[in-house]
Amino acid sequence: MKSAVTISLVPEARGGPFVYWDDLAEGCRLAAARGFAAVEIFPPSADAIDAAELRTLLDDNGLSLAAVGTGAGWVKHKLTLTSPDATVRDRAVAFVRSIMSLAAQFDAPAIIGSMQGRWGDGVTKPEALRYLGNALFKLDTHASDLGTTLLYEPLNRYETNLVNTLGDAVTLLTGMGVERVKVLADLYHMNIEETNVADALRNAGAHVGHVHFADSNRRAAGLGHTDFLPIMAALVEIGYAGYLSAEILPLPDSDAAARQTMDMFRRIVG
Ligand code: LER
Ligand code: MN
Repeated sequence: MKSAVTISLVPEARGGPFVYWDDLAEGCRLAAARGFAAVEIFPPSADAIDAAELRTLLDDNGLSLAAVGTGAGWVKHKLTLTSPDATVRDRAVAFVRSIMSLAAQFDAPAIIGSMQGRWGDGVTKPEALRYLGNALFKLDTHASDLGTTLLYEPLNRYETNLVNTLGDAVTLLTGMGVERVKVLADLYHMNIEETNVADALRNAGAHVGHVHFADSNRRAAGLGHTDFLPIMAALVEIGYAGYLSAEILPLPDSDAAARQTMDMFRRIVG
């Protein structure tokens, strides 16, 4: 398993669970200085990132790109894949596609989290799930064209009413027959929604494509009450070799959160 840390470049996401903020170059420098193998970036849009500059920053700091989030599609542009408005849904798919194309240049997947939206306000649950399915189907084709994967993230009940558990996400994806969409296991959301986090990971098995490494309170691992040992045992058991990416609140500050994450990572992964 490999370590990663988040960098947000989206002012509208302020207060959110990201370790480094606003400055990509400084975020990369600090991530490398603290020993992370990779960064996970949350850009305002794909064209806000200069791919050549990102390549230089990653190379100069010996970092990989773990993943690129699409959350700005919702928090900044108010796009969701399940909007009642077909134009908004189409723009949401185009937004995710553009992030996938950017990320694929760095062999990284894009993440669909908050862009999945929710049902209600003019959309029934079956309609929303149909819209989501249609979008994932189109995006699966785009992933195949790019030779990449896409990450779909179940969120806790306060952030979506569509899919809250790993098991429901796997049921959705396998029912649709998509081949390039994997599940993102965010340990913070799972702490709220799963009956047993380790069992949920074990049951999701090879569908797990990425892990957001957070404690129960969304602070750095070790600063909440999550027991990471059974979780790590489950990840080892399913042969997970991807990232443990710190999508956490920068508390008490970014540097302390980053250091705590790496301490815990080294303790439990080696
Ligand atoms: C995105 O990865 C996520 O976990 C959501 O809670 C957005 O903050
Ligand atoms: Mn997450």
